[in-house]
This record gives sequence, C-alpha cells and structure tokens, in this order.
Amino acid sequence: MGFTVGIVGKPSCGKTSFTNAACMTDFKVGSYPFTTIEANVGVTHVRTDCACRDFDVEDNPKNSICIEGVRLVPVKLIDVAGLVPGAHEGRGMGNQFLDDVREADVLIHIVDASGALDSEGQEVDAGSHDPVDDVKFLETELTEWMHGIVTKDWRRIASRVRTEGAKLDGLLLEKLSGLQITRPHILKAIRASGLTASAADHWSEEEIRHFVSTLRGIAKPIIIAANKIDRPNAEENFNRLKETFPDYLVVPVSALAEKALKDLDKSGVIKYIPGNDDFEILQTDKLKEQEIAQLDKIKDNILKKHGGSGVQNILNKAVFDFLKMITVYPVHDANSLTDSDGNVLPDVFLVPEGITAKEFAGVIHTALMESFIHGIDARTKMRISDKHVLKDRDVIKIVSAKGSK
Ligand SMILES: Nc1nc2c(ncn2[C@@H]2O[C@H](COP(=O)(O)OP(=O)(O)O)[C@@H](O)[C@H]2O)c(=O)[nH]1
Ligand SMILES: [Mg+2]
Repeated sequence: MGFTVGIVGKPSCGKTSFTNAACMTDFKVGSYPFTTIEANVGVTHVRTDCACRDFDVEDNPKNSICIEGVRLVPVKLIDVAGLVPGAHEGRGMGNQFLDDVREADVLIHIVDASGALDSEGQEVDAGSHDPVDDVKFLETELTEWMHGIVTKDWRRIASRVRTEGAKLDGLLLEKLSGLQITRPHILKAIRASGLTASAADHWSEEEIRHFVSTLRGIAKPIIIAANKIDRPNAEENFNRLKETFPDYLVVPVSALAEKALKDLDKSGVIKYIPGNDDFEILQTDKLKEQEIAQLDKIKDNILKKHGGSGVQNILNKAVFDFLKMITVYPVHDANSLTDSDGNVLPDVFLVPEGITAKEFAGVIHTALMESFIHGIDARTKMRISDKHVLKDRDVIKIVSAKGSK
C-alpha cells in the first residue's frame, strides 16, 4: 500500500492546519506501515463502504479500520514546504518542495480563499489578493520544474529516437520514474498532446512545453481546496474559482473548523465524526457561552451550508471521484474470506478503476504477478482470468505458481 496526497500551496494558506486536522485521529495507527514518519508526514484516511456488509460477516481489518460497515483506508499526507513564485529557480524554500512533490499521486492545492495573503504568503488587506492567481502560479511552478527535467538533455534523447529508433517513452521514463511518473502516464501525455513520439526531434519548443504541461496534469493532478471558507470574501472567491477553472475540482474547506471540532470531540465535549455535517454537544457545562455561539456558527455557516468542513470531503473526492480509485480486498481463502491467519477481510487496496486481476496481483507483490495462474472471485466462487477487470469492493483470491495469497 502507499497512496500519497501532497498538500501544497503558498506559505500561510493553511497546509499544516489541513494536514493536522486530517491526520488527527483517535484510532490507533500503530499497525500501519507508516508508523515511523517524518515531521511533515501524516496518515489520514478515506471513507468507503466496507465489503463486510455485502457478505454479512464480522471482519478483522489489518491494514485499515472498519467502523459499523464504514471502511477507513489509510492514505499518506505530505505537508509540502510552502511554495512561492520562482521556486523552481530556487526562490523561497526552493527545490525542497519538489522533493516532496515527487512522491505524491495527487496534489491538494490549499488556497487562501479569503484573499488576505499576497503571492508570497504575506498578510495583506482581506480580499485584496486574487486566489485565481495562486492557482495559475502553482501550475506554472510545477510545469516549469518538470520542463527543466525533460529538456535537460532533450537533444540527445530526441536524436536517439531518430538515429537508433529508441522509444521516447522508455528514454523519458528513465528520467522521470523518480517523480512517480509511469510509462502509461507518458504514453497518455504523448497521445493527449497530439504529438508523434518517433518525430520527437522535430517537436518545436512550444510542442515540448505543451507535452510537459499535459504530462504534469496527468501525473500530478491538482485539486483545489478553497480554504478559510469561514472568513470574509471567501465565499465569493470560491464561486469565482469554480467559474474560472471549470475543469478543476474546487471544494470549500475550513481546516480551522475541522481541527476545532476534532479537538472538542477528543476531549469528549462534543461527538463529531469526520465528514459529517453535524455534531452533538455532550457536555454543555464545559463550554462558555461564547464557545457555544462559535459552535453554532460553525454548524450553520460551514457544516450545514457546505455539507461538512470539507477536509474529509476533499480527500474522498480526490481519491474516488477524481482519481477514480476503487477498493479491492485480497484474501487467501475465497470461502472464509480470510488471510492465512484466519483474519476476515484483513486488507483492502486502493487501486485504479479498470485494473485487471493480474495487475492487482502485481500490486500485492511483483512475484505474485509473475507467477499468476488465475483468480477466484469470492462472491461468485468463479475462476477469473488474468485480463478480468475488477470492480469496487471485489474480494479476490490470487492463485499463483508460487503458492497462493
Ligand atoms: N480562519 C481560518 N484560518 C485558518 C484556516 N486554516 C488555517 N488558518 C490559519 O492560517 C494561518 C496559517 O496556517 P498554517 O496551517 O500554519 O499555514 P501553512 O503555512 O500553509 O502551513 C494560521 O493562523 C491558521 O490558524 C481556516 O480554515 N480558517
Ligand atoms: Mg506549514
């Protein structure tokens, strides 16, 4: 497992607040593979319906959590160093952000929707900065960074394609695999930009740039959190962001509200389940009048109005709606739905829609893919072939020549 969301944006837009609010959880994360984690990395989760309900069984999750039929699947968050214009040339924290971005499968761009920070993150009069500019600048920074890498020895690469008949995607993959960029990403970007790989040495400056920008969008997609939605001007800016970028997913967020609610839930004063659009006050006597008024405001102006604080919502949207991931449960025994230790539905994997049974074996272990014989669908108990396309909440046993999983 290893699905990573990068939290990006200029200084003071709310990246750390978002990460802390998202990763603050009362559930033990000790058994997750991410236990030793650097300062700016945390584990959060996405919510999905658990397969245990389909089979009407009690499960023993290992790599995830199940609460009353809701499976919480861990996702890694990286709080990426603040980004300022010119970062790809080393300004601000410079290239440090790029090291973090390498690892990310998707980026959540935290935007200060209240427009109270200039492009470097310095405070200005509320509403005087246009968040639309932030979206454009972040895209530019990322594209310039990737452009620098791709064009570094473009001449040599393009001439090898011409003279040796080398494959462009293979040569680019060598340069870009460290950025979590895959061959399908590269092939898709070549196709989508309408260019011919074998004619790479004839690509114009403009065509190379177009290709890189397309690749950036495919390999490092960005979704937008219109953060600080609780503040003045934020609502208008949120609507304008949606209108200006119709192809983007823009979600209203209040990291501050999420953190406040989780803190109060943790101390037992309220009951709040992340992602819900409501909470229940359990200990009124622990709250000052002013705090109750604040909570009423959070409920009316954020939760009810936007269907939640937006933190859980944007994570779920990023993974399921935008990246179109599905959940698949590998088991050792297709009848008892257990692993070899007898745990029922122990693991769940986030995998891309359209994945085949054999590719799924490769997600579990490379060796399992190489020695793949067939799969068994635990629902139908039928054999499935290597090319069988899996569906969300499938429970699958992989039979391989090297023993089964
Ligand atoms: N009103 C409001 N303030 C927020 C929100 N999120 C963050 N902030 C504030 O913005 C400031 C910068 O936040 P921080 O998370 O440190 O930003 P970072 O530099 O991007 O990591 C802090 O004072 C936060 O309390 C929010 O949703 N609403
Ligand atoms: Mg920070």
